[in-house]
Amino acid sequence: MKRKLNVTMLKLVFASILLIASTSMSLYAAEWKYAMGEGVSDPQGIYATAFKNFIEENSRHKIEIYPVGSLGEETDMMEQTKAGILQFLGQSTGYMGGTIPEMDLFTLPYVMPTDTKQLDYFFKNSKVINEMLPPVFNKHGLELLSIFPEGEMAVTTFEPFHSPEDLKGKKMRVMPGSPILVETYKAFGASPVPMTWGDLIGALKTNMVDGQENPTVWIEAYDLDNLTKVLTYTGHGHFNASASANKEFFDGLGDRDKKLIRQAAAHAHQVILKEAQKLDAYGIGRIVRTNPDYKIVTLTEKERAPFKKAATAVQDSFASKSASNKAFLDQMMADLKEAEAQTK
Ligand code: 6CS
Repeated sequence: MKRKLNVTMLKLVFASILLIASTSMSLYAAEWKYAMGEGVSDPQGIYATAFKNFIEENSRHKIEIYPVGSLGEETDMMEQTKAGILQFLGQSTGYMGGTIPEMDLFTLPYVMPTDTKQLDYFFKNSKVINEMLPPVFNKHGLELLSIFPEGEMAVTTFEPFHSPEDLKGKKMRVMPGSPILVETYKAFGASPVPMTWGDLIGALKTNMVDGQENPTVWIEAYDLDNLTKVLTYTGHGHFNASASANKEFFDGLGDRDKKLIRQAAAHAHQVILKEAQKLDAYGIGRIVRTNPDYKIVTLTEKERAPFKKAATAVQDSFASKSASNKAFLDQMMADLKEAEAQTK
């Protein structure tokens, strides 16, 4: 009788431990750090806020968002994330090609479309993003969550330009983490100057650089139109951003939290893609309204031809750097062709 009582007691104690363990995991509350290369009201902030809200509405976890500048420059953030100081990273693709060479795919000239419907389809269905990039991010200690568009690249300068000859000797600022951006502006006839965002405003004010490129929503938000004289649409590029997690942190989570993070990323991806349909129109619309004398130039197809010709050498250079780069570029072209066909 006594022995039976002990076995029953043991079963009760074991069941209670299991119950507490399972309950405590759902009650487990962590504070995760999410740093990004933009402010809360910018596209990366829209994504991060949607991600944060989903996590906090569906768990007891908290997300602390660190906008650009609060933990240093955008260039520091990837190392902080890989070191596990940050759990999540929002980073512009133009800062990543130097560390993850395949990411320079997104800065190649005259590859990304400017049509928002094609971009929407591409960023939802691309094999490059959904199948090929995740294992590459893993090799770099990161878990890829999302890549999304922020708007067509527009070039702002002090003087108009209509050809590579007009850009000869012009010091053009490019984001600091992309060998392809340097090659692109060299091919366009200019003298590229890799520079972090934090140094750009001062460099424009002191004529250390003669121009820069960014999407119009960013140009307007940070007053770059009042620091230059002309905005030129060349059609050569698109600004994109990524969201990722520290791989060791992600791998160490239980299935419930891994699923939660994937769902939060999918939700935030939908939110920013919907917003991205409007960003270009919003950006240029505000520039025209608030700065009516600012000169806006759209290069003609004829004027774009020499830039496009120069761009093919940059695309070939990217593909020649490694078999992986070539495979990525081939798949990117196939994905973009599919996006064009599906959105006719
Ligand atoms: O030009 C840059 O460096 C900045 N531009 C944008 C659109 N986002 C953040 C990035 O640091």
